[in-house]
Amino acid sequence: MSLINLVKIQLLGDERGQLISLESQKNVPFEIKRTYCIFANENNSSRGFHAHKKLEQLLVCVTGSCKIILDNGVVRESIVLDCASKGLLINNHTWREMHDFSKDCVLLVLASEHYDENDYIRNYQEFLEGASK
Ligand code: T46
Repeated sequence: MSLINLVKIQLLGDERGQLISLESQKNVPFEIKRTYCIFANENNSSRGFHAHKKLEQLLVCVTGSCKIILDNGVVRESIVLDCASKGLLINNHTWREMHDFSKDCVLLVLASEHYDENDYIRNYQEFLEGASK
């Protein structure tokens, strides 16, 4: 089973520009409790390198591009997010890394939970031990 779970987002653009709409239980399969944006990654630093115990998220690259690596301890897959019509769902207990940020990348993230540092698994070995149980 692939870890790459994409949601098709309708582009509601016209001559005035683009628009996307994201709604809980419609094109986002969870209740949205938090949104955040990653942008201005001028020196293309890699990010992520963690999994979550409970959190589910939808990632949308609104502008520019970046590469997301997903890993469940058995399978490791990657996808380039490069258009606002492509939403990437990431389940809990999935290791994620973010690489190859274009300078203009704006990555919008919708999250199913409020921010909680205790929900993070930041050690890959610990993640693998959890994944094999
Ligand atoms: C994820 C990937 C895709 C907050 O205070 N509130 C927040 O909602 C978030 C997301 C972060 N922070 C603080 C925690 C750190 O001090 O912002 C700082 C940077 O966060 P972090 O190093 O976790 O950022 P990334 O880009 O490595 O990971 C983020 C999310 O944290 C994570 O849940 O799945 O994006």
